Amino acid sequence: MSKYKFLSTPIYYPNGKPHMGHAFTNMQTDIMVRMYNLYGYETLFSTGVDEHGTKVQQKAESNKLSPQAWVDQLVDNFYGLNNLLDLSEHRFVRTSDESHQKLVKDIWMKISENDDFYLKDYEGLYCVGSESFIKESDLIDGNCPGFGVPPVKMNESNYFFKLSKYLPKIKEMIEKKEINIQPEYRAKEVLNMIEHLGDFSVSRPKSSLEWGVEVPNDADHVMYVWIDALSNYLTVLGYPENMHEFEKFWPNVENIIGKDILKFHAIYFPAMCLSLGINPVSKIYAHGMILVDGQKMSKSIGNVIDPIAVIEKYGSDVVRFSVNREMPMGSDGDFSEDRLKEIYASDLQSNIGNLFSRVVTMSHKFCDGEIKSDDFTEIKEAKEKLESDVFKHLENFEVRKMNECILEFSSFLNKYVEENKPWALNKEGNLDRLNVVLSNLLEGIRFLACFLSPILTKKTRDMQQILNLENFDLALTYKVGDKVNTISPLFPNLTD
Ligand code: ME8
Repeated sequence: MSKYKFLSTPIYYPNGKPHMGHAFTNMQTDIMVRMYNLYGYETLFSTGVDEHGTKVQQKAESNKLSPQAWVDQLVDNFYGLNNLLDLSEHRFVRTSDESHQKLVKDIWMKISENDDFYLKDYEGLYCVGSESFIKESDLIDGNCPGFGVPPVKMNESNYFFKLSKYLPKIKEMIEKKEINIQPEYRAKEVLNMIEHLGDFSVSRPKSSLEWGVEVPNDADHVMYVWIDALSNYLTVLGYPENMHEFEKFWPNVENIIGKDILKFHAIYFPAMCLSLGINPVSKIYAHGMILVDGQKMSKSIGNVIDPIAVIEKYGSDVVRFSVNREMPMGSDGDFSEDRLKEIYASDLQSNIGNLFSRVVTMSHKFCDGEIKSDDFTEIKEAKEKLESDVFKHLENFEVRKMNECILEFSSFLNKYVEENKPWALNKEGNLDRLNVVLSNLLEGIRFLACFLSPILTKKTRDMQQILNLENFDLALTYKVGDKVNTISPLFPNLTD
């Protein structure tokens, strides 16, 4: 049976440069995608940018550019980041693309034919920062709670989506875990939110916003950004025009998002899906926020971390490894360069790097770099445990725990070296035992490299060359007569 997974990140507002938060979601999703590939899944990975809306229109005007020309410039920052992060093959959605716009219009028409839109005069407070309407009771000192700026009063006619009609069904689906929200405590938060929600605005008159997808059956309006943006998870599959990929991947779709946009993904989008007559996304993972010294990153505090600068300094592997090693599943966590350096020294240099150096060097010294035994019984149990534990954590979005299991396996192999002392076996002339021990160790580091390959995408290419492997394959083992190449230090000291 073929196994499929479709993992998506949010599509980001392209205003300004991407920050460490955007990089975090993308790295984490990429690690999971690559891990599913390791387990033999066919995957589809999507990310992109959410280009319409008031903020872009305003910024473009102040830069004396058309909105399209403005976003055409900005999108390069995101391409550049993804490239530096060494993301695996992915689809990049731009909501200004013709192909996306056409399909969003089809989606709009389907919802409209289901009689789920109505036009209403609306007066409300609108926050341009979060591109959403805010209730007066949610304001903090008159400011939008997410963006800390005062919203503007709007009085205009909007199309509304009949969310209320779908709320009982969504509640039931979340309770039955047909919409599985992780971590579980976030599902409770969503159930609470449902109690306070009603129909939501899905369009803006062109007189207030021009930069959006035109409503297909009313040329005086453009779609309000969330309908346009949330639909990207469908349009990237060609829905509703081409159903082939949709049928394959939609039953296996997982949205990876930050907790800041959970309401839209766990309530609004499921309601849109129900209106379209399709199943809502079955798994949603809302991760926590990257903080700096316990504080939210913000331009006004001046503590925004530029992922590009950090990657240029330490390389993508170190950033991918350390950020995902550190961030707790679902809750907020700090990023600091000091912590990154500690993780580099203890996990990468000491635990993993030393292991590879010792094993490969000893195998050359004592066994001509050759596998001399295919009896891998002594590491069999640890290998099986690693394979099943990592998969369990992968299915629960526990990227940090996956990382811990991998490090535990590396520690286990280090202990195996210490306990079996190949150098002493060599001195004693106990060559049969030496061959078994070193073969187990070489097979152990081969298996370890397989599990590191989704995280350390570049360093494991060096490991692949050293270990003389065609690819990283969990189902294979070394054979008697296979040979490894020589090694130079994998993780040299960092220079400041
Ligand atoms: O909300 N820590 O775009 P956005 C971790 N366009 N992740 C963070 C983060 C932080 N400090 N800050 C941001 C939008 N993120 C909409 C989404 S989807 C259909 C439309 C990440 O540019 C995290 O994934 O504000 C969060 O959910 C997302 O960026 C918000 O990106």
